[in-house]
Amino acid sequence: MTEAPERYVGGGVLRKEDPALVTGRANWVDNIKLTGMLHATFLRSPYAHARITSIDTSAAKEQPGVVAVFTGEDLADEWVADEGLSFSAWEVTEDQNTPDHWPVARDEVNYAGEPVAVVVAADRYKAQDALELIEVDYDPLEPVLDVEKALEEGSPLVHEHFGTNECYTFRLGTGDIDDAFDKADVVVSERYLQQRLIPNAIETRGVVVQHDPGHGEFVMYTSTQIPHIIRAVLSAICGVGEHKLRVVAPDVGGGFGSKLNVYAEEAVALVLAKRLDAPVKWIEDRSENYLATTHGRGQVQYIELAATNEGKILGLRVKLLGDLGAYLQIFTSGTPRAGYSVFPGVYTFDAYSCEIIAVFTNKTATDSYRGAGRPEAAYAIERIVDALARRLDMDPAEVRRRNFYEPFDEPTDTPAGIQYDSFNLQAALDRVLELADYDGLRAEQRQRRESGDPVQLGIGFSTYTEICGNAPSRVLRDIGIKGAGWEAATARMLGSGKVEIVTGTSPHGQGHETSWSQIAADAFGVSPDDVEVLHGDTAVAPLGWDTYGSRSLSVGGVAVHLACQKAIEKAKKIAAHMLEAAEGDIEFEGGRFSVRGSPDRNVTIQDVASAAFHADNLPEGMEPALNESYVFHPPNFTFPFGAHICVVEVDTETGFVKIRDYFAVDDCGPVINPTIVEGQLHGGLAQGIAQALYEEAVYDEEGNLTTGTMVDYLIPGAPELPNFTLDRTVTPSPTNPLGVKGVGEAGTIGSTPAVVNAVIDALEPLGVTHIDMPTSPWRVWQAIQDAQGREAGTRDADLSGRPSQTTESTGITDQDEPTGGDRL
Ligand code: MCN
Repeated sequence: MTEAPERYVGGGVLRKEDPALVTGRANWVDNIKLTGMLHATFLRSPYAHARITSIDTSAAKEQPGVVAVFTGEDLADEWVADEGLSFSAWEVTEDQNTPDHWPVARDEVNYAGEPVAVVVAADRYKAQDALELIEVDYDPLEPVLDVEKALEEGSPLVHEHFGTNECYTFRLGTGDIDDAFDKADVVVSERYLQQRLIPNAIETRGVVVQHDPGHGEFVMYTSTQIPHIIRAVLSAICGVGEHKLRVVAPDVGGGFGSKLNVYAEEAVALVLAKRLDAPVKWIEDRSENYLATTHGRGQVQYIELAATNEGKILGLRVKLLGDLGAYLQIFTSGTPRAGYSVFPGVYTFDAYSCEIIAVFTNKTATDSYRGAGRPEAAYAIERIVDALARRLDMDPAEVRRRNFYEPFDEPTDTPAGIQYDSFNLQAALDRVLELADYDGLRAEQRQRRESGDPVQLGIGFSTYTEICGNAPSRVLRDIGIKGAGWEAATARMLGSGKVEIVTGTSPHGQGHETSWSQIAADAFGVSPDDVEVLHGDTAVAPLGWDTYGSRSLSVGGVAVHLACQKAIEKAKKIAAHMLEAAEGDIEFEGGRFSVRGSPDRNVTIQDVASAAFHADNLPEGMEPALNESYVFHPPNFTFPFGAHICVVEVDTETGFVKIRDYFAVDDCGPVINPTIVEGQLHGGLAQGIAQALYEEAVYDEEGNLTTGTMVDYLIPGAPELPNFTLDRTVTPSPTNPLGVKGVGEAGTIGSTPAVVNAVIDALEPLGVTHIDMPTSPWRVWQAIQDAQGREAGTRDADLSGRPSQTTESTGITDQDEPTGGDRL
């Protein structure tokens, strides 16, 4: 047995997962090769919107090596829901429009990339070649591409029979919003665009399904975040008993929300394996990943803030148009809705109203993408709070501070009608100001402005919160989510003293094997090397709700902790029996039970486990084995928070933006593994920065994705990113016994507004108050030209003086009017 130090939780234990990953020994879906395995490829629509008038598969079927070719009609009988099929798990309103979503299109295609036929062949190349021999006649229809135009009278319709492109309109609010705006000294109105983003996990999607006809069972290996949810959904859709479907997520090369879904290709692979009675494999290529894996973001946000001259926020109005794409994937409809609760951010005020209109377009479905609704909300509130500061000529840190909640550690009501768990924004802001040497930065900025330096310094803030944990289930039900918020764990010490932890979470890069081992190691007083974490297989971990929403630690990790405590409680009883002492006199420390006051009378946890396993000396009536399970169901979500400062240098002659420094102070409660938390923040910050500066899914006017390769879609690499300076404050959550909050999405949520605020801050003397994301050199340069043109008649726009601002808005139109749309 490896010698155990006192505690592992809180220590930077190296990730157990990494040796296999960095030495090419991971077990990806594409590594799976089964005897007699067939390969599927999908023919995808080249049109964004068209009727299918005929499909001729005869030539493809005759190709050597081709086993079968199926159209949507050929497979129609396979789906249990003969009146319509949908993968959606969030009914935001009772009258929400939910379109049929056949895994292979039947009579109409609604986005470029939608599957129209599937070829199954002896190998992938033969299947791919045969795709070209399928003849499809399309009758093209006008595509719906813009959410605002989609709502206009006379717009073409994505789903004709709904008579509208609206999926739903959701309205909610608290307080007297009109009164707040009437009383306000200032009203700031903005319009922000959340461009569509394309998730790029290192491993694309892929699935292998094996059929065991003798037992009527199926094993599905799939690159997913959600094996349990897939089992539940696909068993219902494909008519396979849930108990006859085993879903395995082997090593999964990232997901970032895009593998929090049940996809058509998975459903098709399952029914093909059944029909053809052979293992079937499908591996997504990178082009398919761009077209057929869900996208993220895609919103038009109108936002208005009412405030006093002292910078106190009185009310917030939000109107949001969400671009859903053509179909409802699992959280497509819910993603815009998910932002509702955190638009008010870390600021306390009384009146809030929010209207969300979810709109169908002829594009790939949007869905969860790292943050899912919360980065969009954080961006909007953090941008407009900066706009308010400019309007009042106040320091952006000061405006924030005036609106923070007083620190609290018990559930506290918010304008969105939910309860935050615990906050201390003041401490996080103080720390980040100190880390960044804020006064020094402002001095440097003044100096650059006064000297007319063409490279200006920008300092951008973001003080954010977000929702993690997705619980309790009652709340999920009340807001229309078909799901639950608990998580299960089993802790068992084998007869040899080694520990097995079974978890319902399904990690795909987050390091649960390491973190859960640390929790178990501390509980049992063993080394993490003596702990094995079993996950991602519904046969091994039959109960679970998987990994997303930065829920795993605060729900699943806590379940592990509680299962371990339960095992220790039982072990204590056995130890008392073995030591012939009263249970109340037994102490447990460092893996050893001893009798209080007589430390020499002791047994190790391994001795106890052996006794429990052999069951030859147990208290009367006790169940053998140390094998305890716990299902943890938290009473509330957790709300991590933080304060970020981004420092940029903007070349006013070229529009080039360089992030010089990035300071982030995040609070996710006590930390299990600081190295993992840092890694999560680094990745998250990179993704948030990517949205601010680089990435954007662009469609042409016919609905073709023109950024369909890694050459066209700009993903930043290490050279584009700064060194991050990170620190933490620790404010425990009262929702769970470890006090932990999530961290997996925090970096993404906090960073995007900090970066854009920094760019705008740099250009403020030039009169630039808004640039759409990504703030590419071209957009920055153009904004400077526009602002200078605008200012030319009214004042000298130079780098040395503050603009004589009388208005604050998007920087393009008049003050209180948002660009491109009406007041709310
Ligand atoms: N952690 C910790 N102490 C805390 C909080 C977290 O030590 N106070 C550790 C946890 O133990 C865990 C990790 O940080 O090892 C992340 O935990 P958590 O915040 O609970 O998030 P989840 O494990 O639920 O991960 C989901 C989250 C999401 S929603 C996205 S999107 C995302 C992310 O994780 N996708 C990722 N991080 C990713 N990282 C990788 N490599 N790949 C992805 O696809």
